Amino acid sequence: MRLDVVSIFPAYLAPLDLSLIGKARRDGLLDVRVHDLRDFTHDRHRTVDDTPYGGGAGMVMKPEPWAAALDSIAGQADSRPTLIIPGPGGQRFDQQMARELAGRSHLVFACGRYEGIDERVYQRAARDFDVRIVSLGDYVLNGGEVAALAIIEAVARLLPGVIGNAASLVEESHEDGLLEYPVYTKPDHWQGHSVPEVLLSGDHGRIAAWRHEQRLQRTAARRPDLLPRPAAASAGELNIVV
Ligand code: 6GU
Repeated sequence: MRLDVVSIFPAYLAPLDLSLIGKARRDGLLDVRVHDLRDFTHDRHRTVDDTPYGGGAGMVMKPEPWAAALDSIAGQADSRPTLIIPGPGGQRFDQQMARELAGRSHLVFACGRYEGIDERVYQRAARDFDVRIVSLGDYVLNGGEVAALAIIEAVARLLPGVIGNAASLVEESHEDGLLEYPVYTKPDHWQGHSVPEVLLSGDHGRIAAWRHEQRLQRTAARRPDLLPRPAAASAGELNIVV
């Protein structure tokens, strides 16, 4: 998979050299290129922002450097790449989107800063890219870089060969709609806390049943929104007395 990331802070993307992503790059599974948006400016101050038309707080990213950067990347692309523009106003990123993006051969990340990128860049980019505006959640970051790192990590680990033990991808939170069961390792007694007896029993049937029950309980406690809606709640909305 080819990944291009455009940012005014290329150093923010340094973690892409580390750990599994770094190894995947060295193994040739990922071709990652980080670009400095300022390299696509032509003025002495390498200006990337200006004041917003219509007034208001903050600065807006100018369209010209973005067009030059995206043209340069599109010119090198074998097929139509997916352009991901991280931003709090985007579609919510989740495991399903990660799987979908993992099926693409070329992802490009346009990391905006300030109050955002001139809207015409989005219109113009649709000519050469499948454009997706993607948000990590309902809170505000200072720019798209941290979001790009999160999306890249979630996507790259789904690619064949990036994670050594492919089985560890299967029993994961969000792969089947439930959170993960709790895990323990040695020692079996530690600071007054014990490993649940069932895990020491060697009874694989009981262990599987216990783990499934733990997943249900955890999901109900921490993320009830992930569970199918109980019949009584739906009936209540229909004014059915149960
Ligand atoms: Cl993707 N970008 C920014 N700037 N803020 C965010 C976000 C993305 N997701 C949540 N907040």
